[in-house]
Amino acid sequence: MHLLAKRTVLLLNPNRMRPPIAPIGIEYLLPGLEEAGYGVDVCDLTFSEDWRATLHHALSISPYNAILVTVRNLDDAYFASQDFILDQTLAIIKEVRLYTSAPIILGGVGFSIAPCEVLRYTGADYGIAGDGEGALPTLLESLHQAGDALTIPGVVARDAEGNVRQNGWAMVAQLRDPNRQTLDHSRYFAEGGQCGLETKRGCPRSCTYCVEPVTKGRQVRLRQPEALVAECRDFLERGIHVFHTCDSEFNLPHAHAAAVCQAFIDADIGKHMRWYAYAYPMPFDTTLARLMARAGCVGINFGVDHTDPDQLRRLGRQDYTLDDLQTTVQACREADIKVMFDLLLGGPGETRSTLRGVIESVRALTVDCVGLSCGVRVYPHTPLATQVRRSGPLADNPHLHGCVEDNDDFLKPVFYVDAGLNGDIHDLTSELVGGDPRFLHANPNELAGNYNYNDNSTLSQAIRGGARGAYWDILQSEKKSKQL
Ligand code: B12
Repeated sequence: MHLLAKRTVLLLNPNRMRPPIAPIGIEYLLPGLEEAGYGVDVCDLTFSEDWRATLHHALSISPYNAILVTVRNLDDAYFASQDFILDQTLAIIKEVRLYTSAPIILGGVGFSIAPCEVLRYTGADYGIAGDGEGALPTLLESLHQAGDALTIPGVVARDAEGNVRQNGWAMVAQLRDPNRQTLDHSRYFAEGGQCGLETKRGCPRSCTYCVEPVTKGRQVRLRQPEALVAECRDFLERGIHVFHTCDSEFNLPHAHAAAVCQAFIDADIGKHMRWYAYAYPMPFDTTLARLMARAGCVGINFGVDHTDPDQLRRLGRQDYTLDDLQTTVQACREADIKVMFDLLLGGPGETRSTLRGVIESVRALTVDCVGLSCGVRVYPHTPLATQVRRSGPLADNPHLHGCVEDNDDFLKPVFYVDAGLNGDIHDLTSELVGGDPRFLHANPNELAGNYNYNDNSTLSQAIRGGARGAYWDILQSEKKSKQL
């Protein structure tokens, strides 16, 4: 049991991916911590030339009562690279241990994907699964009072026998405004090309492979449009004018999406900013597209996944058809918003014929860009994981690729590629795509200049050269400029 003498904590970001994305989760923790009387320092290792030295320096400043580590990514969820980023976080946690005996508390969306598994793997002391802003001050207080941390919803900790236990997921009823002065957003903007903005949290959908309902809850909680206007205004004053939403899906619920756009238009900020969003293919219409465009939206990434009705049903997404997709694309075209479709290939039931079908049907639509994810990352706590477990040992499952040994908890990257495809999914996909420049795809043999936003030198260079925006849009522009 750790006894904490109140009051200073260190918030640590171990993520060193390139291009760099600001770990905005940290900014949501600050108001609650400060209200509870904690002094908070931030150590962001993203830009550090020598992370060990930076960490050592940070830990020598003050005897912190707790080290709070944000874990945004477990891996890059990309079949072609399978970069298990958690190992770097583990190295950083081990280094922290050399300098302090303060409890190490983990949280973040990556942590929340596999809370017990990550706590065991990293040897950290505590964690909070789900929303951090409410549960974190409560956990710190409990540690201070030597209480039983496991009574707090969302907390992950070891019990008296040393077994890792989790008390569900923490979900706040209402979202409060983050403190957006915490991170070096100017540098993130200069090197990462965009700024994250959360307009809502949670996802009510039931896609079989997805961790959003697990990590963010099924209950959608909305931010006030006026608060978002104030947040964007503040960034605009700082010269940061390109944003990407951090919602699971911007258009769910449709009415809130429209209200946010209307607020941007009424405040007259839409014309000074450019933003991109993730959206569900439906409900979407011309009215929303026009509102989004007037509010500054220039590109939408639709999580389409597939066009074959049976494949969609197997992925838990049977509520739209090819005609609906056509209507959605048309609405964006009319509003002059760029359209990106994200496809998820290789899932249960995929065959050469369904693969050909989806690529041909999407090719026939007037989309600007198509991102191809080959292989479905299997995550714990999802229906897909349950389905895979039922089929016996991972190593004997012909549909699984990646880490199939000693990985029953799916912590390390493991991907589902239906064996019915009867061949290498990357080669098959490359063959079907042919030379169509709208498709972003990566063969493991062609990692340079690919569709992975992790360690992507083409992207980083373009951003250094002044490009700003969603990464698919930047990659597309790069491709076009090379072809000219
Ligand atoms: C928006 C987004 C993007 C945008 C970023 C835009 C931007 N400028 O911010 C783009 C498109 C660039 C992107 C890229 C990638 N992404 Co992304 N992204 C997201 C998304 C939707 C939002 C992240 C976010 O900011 N959330 C909002 C903040 C407020 O939430 P939060 O960070 O979770 O913080 C809260 C809690 O977790 C907690 N918390 C956070 N830190 C801490 C710390 C402590 C101590 C505690 C107690 C609590 C706590 O408190 C906060 C408030 O409640 C998430 C999924 C999601 N819904 O979160 C995926 C997600 C993080 N991305 C993911 C992936 C895989 C990637 C890529 C690697 C994909 C790829 N191969 O290219 C790249 C990586 C890019 C890079 N270089 O970093 C995966 C990670 C899964 C995994 N296996 O690890 C996620 C989870 C999506 C998914 N469902 O699969 N992404």
